[in-house]
Amino acid sequence: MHGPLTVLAALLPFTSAQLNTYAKKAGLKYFGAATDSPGQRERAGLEASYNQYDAILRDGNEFGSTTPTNGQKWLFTEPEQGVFNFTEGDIVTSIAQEHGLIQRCHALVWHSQLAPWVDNATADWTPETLSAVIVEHVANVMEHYRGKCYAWDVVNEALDEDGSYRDSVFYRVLGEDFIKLAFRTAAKVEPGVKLYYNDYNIEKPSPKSEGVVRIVRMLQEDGIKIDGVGLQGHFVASRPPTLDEQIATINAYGALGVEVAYTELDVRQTTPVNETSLEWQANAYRDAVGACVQAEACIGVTIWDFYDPFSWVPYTFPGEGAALLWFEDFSKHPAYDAVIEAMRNATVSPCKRRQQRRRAQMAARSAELQ
Ligand code: 9MR
Repeated sequence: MHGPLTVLAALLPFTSAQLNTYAKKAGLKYFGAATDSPGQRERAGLEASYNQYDAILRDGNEFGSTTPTNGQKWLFTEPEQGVFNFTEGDIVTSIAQEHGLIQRCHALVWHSQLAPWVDNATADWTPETLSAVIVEHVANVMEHYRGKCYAWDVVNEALDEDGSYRDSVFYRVLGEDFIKLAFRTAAKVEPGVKLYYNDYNIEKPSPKSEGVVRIVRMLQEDGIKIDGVGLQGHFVASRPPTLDEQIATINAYGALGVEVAYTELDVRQTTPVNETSLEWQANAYRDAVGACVQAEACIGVTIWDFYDPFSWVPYTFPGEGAALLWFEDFSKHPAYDAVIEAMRNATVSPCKRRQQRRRAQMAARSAELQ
């Protein structure tokens, strides 16, 4: 029997609903949002910050995790060989630490936003010299953030659309050994952190998703630790992958014994938006988050910032944008409610329910002890 209040609650839009709270109820570890340091935003010609933005990011009911959008990348952390700078990355890490947010750390070895001294036509790398450079970078950056990351994106975007390896200085000099070296080094530096391979367009079955399976198997066959696959989830509102495609792909990665997370979810649309494109967007968000809640291996969802003016999309795809969950005036997209709905309605698997119960019991026990 449903009482009148239950019926009313079911009819009301989830205006006060909060993403991380519902994510945990649905058995996930977190619902997170990436964020940039104010200096980075200013450099991009944006306002550095807004009180309202800062309050939402720090509201643990809304977000339980964050990722620095830029500050931990090679360009910033080792701009010159052997010269390390953690200023930008540390800004986001301190927010995470102060507000008890999980931090997904991003990204150690990536062909883009790479320091020019590495990707330099005149640098005459040999397998030996470039290997030393990778080891030095991974070791120093991970050492600096030791104990502060739940996971590291160790290698980012190594694949082309056809599933073969992307051309990069790392691949040219070392072949697929650069992936092995990065993971092997990461595992040595901090054995307790989750090590991820992260990429885009790997959320539905395709030659590229098969490439991911190949990478995971390659590492496993060599006895090298890999813990997770990050699905970036940069989608287009008019043609996102379906719920079933996403569940099938997550299950395929999960079958290899690794966990999965959506690491950079956003759903772009043509701007200005209209009712139809907002509805498509809501459906795309519902399906992505729904797939994560329903497929056993998926442990969490991170959106790539949460406030439209701070999104990367309009810079890269002129005429497209409004990809996140908060509009410029801080009102929420219809997709916000769709995400909550996906988490509320999910039929949570028995395994996730067990995890949930265990977490609740531990929380109750630690509350008793306090
Ligand atoms: O959001 C990031 C943006 O500020 C940078 O200019 C851009 C440079 O490539 O990188 C963006 O983040 C990327 C992420 O690190 C990896 N996956 C794709 C993301 C969007 O480009």
